[in-house]
Amino acid sequence: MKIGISCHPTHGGSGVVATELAMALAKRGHEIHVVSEKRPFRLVEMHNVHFHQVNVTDYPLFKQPPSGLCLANELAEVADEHKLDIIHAHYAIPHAISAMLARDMLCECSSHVRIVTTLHGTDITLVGSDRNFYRICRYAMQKCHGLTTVSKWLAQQTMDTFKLDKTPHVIPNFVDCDRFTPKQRIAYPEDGAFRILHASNFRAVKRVFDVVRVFAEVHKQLPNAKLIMVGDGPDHGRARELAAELGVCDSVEFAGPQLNIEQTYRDSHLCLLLSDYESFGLAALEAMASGTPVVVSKAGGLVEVVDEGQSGFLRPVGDIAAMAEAAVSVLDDRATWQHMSQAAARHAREQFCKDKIIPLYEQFYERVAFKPEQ
Ligand code: GMT
Repeated sequence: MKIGISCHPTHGGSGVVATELAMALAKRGHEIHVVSEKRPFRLVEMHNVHFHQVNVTDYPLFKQPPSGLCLANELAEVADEHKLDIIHAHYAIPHAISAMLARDMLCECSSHVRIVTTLHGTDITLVGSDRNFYRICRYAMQKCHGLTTVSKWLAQQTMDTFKLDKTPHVIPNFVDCDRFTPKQRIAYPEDGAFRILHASNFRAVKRVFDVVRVFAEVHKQLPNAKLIMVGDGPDHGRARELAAELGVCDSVEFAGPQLNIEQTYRDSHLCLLLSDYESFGLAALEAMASGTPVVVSKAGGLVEVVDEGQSGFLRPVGDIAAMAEAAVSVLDDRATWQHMSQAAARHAREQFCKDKIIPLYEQFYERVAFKPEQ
């Protein structure tokens, strides 16, 4: 098929999922056109993948450049020129809305184009429940030809918030198990020099202060342990201050965004994702695939990703003591850690490997492609 993919180019999970999907579909023989404001950072040059940059014109008259309109314009041009079958928008706002506008502008010969929207979370949990976006978000979800979410939890949240006519189809996120693999990962450290990882965009929802607090508790029992904070964002500065206040700043490294995140996961013994909620929690999945056990919040879609007591531990949001205890219990015993490391990699491969999930998208596209207009 000929598929256009529209996504955010940033380090966030939705852009990563869209990019990984684009590359996996291309390897399976589809012609892929990625349309975004910048080249998504994980998108490598490869056969069957074409990147189209959206140029956003910034006239002095505009207070904010109308990026959604420029995206619609570019999507229409790409769809007509390359005879796309599907436009797959990652996020209802603005991508699905821009895709709909694009579709209305297409030539007669492109009238078969169908729009698939994948919800990643923030569109529902924040944007959609803001009255300023509510109607347009609901419109995008009702009117597109196919709607998916990345977890059952998000599908339920969507229905609770928007009361759609039809429940979204759930296609979980996936991981490339050839790249995110325990092969050549670091071993259990006999000297207790554990490397604990947190990777995120340091938004409030990620509760990075809890990450620092949990680490400070762990450090009392495992004084050679180190915390590596990967990424950047609004709570970075305060997290640094907190590490100093808690007396662990020498054991916390703020590593900034990492391009080779695969290796970073393999170089860690434990990954912490202690968010208020995650619609899925891709960082936890990528860690697990790399043989790194996880301690995560018992919230949102994380419950569908982590199997309690096997590949990691789920603990109530904000329960620092319980999270620290779980972290120490994984790290403090070599046999437990090894067992969990292997179980994490196996669980990720068996449940979420891209070879299992990509065909679900292909089947969904097929269904949508032959769906008559409503
Ligand atoms: O978590 C973020 O801040 C980034 C966000 C995004 O929109 O890129 O991630 C969301 O989508 C990811 C991919 O589907 C999910 O793995 C994340 O759980 C989800 N984030 C939240 O729900 C907070």
